[in-house]
Amino acid sequence: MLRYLTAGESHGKGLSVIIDGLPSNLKISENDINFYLAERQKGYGRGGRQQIEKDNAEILSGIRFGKTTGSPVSVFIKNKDYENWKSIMSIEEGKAEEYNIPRPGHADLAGGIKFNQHDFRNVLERASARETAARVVVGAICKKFLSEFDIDILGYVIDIGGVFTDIDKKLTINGIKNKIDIVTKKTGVDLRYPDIKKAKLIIKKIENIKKEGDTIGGIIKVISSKLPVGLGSYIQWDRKLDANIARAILSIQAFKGVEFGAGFSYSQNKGSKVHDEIYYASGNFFRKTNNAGGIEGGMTNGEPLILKAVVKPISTVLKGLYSVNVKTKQKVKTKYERSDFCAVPSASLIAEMVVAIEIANAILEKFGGDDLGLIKENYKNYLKYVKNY
Ligand code: EPS
Repeated sequence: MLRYLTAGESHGKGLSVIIDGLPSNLKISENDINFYLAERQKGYGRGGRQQIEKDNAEILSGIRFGKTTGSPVSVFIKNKDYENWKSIMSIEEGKAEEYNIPRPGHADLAGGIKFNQHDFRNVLERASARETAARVVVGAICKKFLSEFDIDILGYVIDIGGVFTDIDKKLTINGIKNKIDIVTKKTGVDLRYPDIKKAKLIIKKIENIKKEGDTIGGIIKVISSKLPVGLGSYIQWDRKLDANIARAILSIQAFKGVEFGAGFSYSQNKGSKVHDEIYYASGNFFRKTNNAGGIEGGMTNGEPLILKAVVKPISTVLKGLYSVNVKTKQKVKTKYERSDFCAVPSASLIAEMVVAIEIANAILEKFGGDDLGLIKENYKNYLKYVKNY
């Protein structure tokens, strides 16, 4: 079983992550990880912080001569901004101006009450989405692992502030990647959005939101290439792959909902119209539709995984929202903390990462083995078995 823990604060010394359960003999370099760390930082709509940071993975353990050894992999990412926060984030005894006004929508108030903290810095530093950099490390390694099985996963944006596209509907994962690249080249910014006709509208929306001192959310989509049938299980609730993926998605800061395949639109149709009918040709079962989003009974059904998830507007709102100073109990407006205006493009990458982690875990669970070579052998035999089923 693959498991990981992250640690670190947004303006502390840095973020660290320990990943346990990776097989041996998987080729990993710091560059494999840094590629995705850079992708995460690029998303259009972010605030000033990303100009300060240049996230870089320092592998501390578990990899020797470029390959995993089977030991836990630990990685550190330094926060460059720590230099500016040393006294505020001091580990030794110290003093700093307190943050007493909780932001609506943020973890501040519930976290403060829970841990008996009236200075919300002790909550917000850890609740911050900066933590997602550590998850990208795990996701990047899992994507490398999945590439050994020719499995690809892509997270991208389909809606920011109501500018929705379904241009991706009939495209393959590579087709969507090409469309996203066109948008990036033509607009000069990273939206991770595939519709060039609507991209300019989104850029305008984000620019206006910045001027207004407000924030904006959106919807992201994660798709995979075809997955082998039978990952996950219907046997117990905690083995259901869709449930595990949904939990992983909702664990990302600011995510509020997730749906697989036809999702909430299932309510609008009869069963005879929505279930993906089963066909068989040249040794393969297949479907002509994928309303199930590639999952039936908590298991992959051999089709690509498709999910959508909604990201709320960031809760640090420049123009301020009404709140209460927890020291004085006076009604006040929130104070501005430097933040992002729109994190949806970056969030789509994080979603890609956490889905990669869950699918890698499901592969490890099904094909066992401590060594990558043995797992691949098991996988190959299984595919042969499925063909002859
Ligand atoms: C965040 C606030 C901003 C974001 C941060 C998440 O940071 P700062 O307060 O330093 O401007 O930039 O995200 C990151 C630092 C990151 O690397 O993603 C928050 O409050 O959640």
